[in-house]
Amino acid sequence: MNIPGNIITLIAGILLTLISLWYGQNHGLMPIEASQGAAEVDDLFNLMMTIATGLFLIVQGVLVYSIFKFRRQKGDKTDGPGIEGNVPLEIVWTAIPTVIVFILALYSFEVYNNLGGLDSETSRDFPQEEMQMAENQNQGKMVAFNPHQGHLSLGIGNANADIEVDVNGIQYAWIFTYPDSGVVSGELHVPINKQIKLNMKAGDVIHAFWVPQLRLKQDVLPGRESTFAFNANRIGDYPIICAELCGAYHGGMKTTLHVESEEDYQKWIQENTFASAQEKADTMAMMTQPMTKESRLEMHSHHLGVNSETLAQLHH
Ligand SMILES: [Cu+2]
Repeated sequence: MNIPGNIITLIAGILLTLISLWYGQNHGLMPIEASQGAAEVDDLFNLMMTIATGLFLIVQGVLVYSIFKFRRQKGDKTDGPGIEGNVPLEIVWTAIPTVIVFILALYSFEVYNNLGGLDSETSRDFPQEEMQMAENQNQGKMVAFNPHQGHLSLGIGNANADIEVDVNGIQYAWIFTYPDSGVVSGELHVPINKQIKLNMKAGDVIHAFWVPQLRLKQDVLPGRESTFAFNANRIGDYPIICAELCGAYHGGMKTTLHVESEEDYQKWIQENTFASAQEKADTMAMMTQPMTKESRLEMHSHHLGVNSETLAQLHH
């Protein structure tokens, strides 16, 4: 049977397209989507996965095919043909990736914009005196702290939040303060289908607030506020991870985002409002006290599964 080469190429092309399209939707690499906006990020990722699968199959397919097809025959001692290049081919394989990269760049810019990445809105009005003080102190110098400059915000619906939570990132914990009720917590609780906005600051070094299931990640910086807005649409517990190497115990800087029903959220707020006054005082004392290496380690020892005696032995 003799099938013409271009028919085989056509069939291979159709098969390759179908496999790429199928795998682009069924790779199963992403965690569940728990926010509005997560689907948009996944659409972009799926498109990239589709293109990557196609390219992988073309490159590897040609490679494997060539290994068998052009294998040296027994007893063949001749040289291969002297090929010097192929200008049309080189133009084509430069042009196609260029177009792909441009499409992906525009598309990802669009997604980033939709997620609020370009919102220039400053989240909070700093008191006039504070602004003036910063200005006076920094006259003629590089301004290190200016809340109205270079504000970082990410998340849909930054401007109209139902609930705002202050976030403080410190080595190696996240502290959440609910300004309305005064609750201070090491875990983040939010009600489902509500516009949440986090006003984030770091107490020491740069951290990054990342919740994979929300498909959002934002830097948390000392001396500059950044925001993180989301609307969680799926009840569940999701990991909050520090995504910026911030020190020796960076890997332990994790906590949990609890997305709850409105009732459960209100119940949690009520339970914690009572206890929070004392806790807040303790936390503030802990944070303002200069920490020794030992006390800092001890604070996290229960996460690491070691007690203070073990730590003392390890640390001279
Ligand atoms: Cu960190």
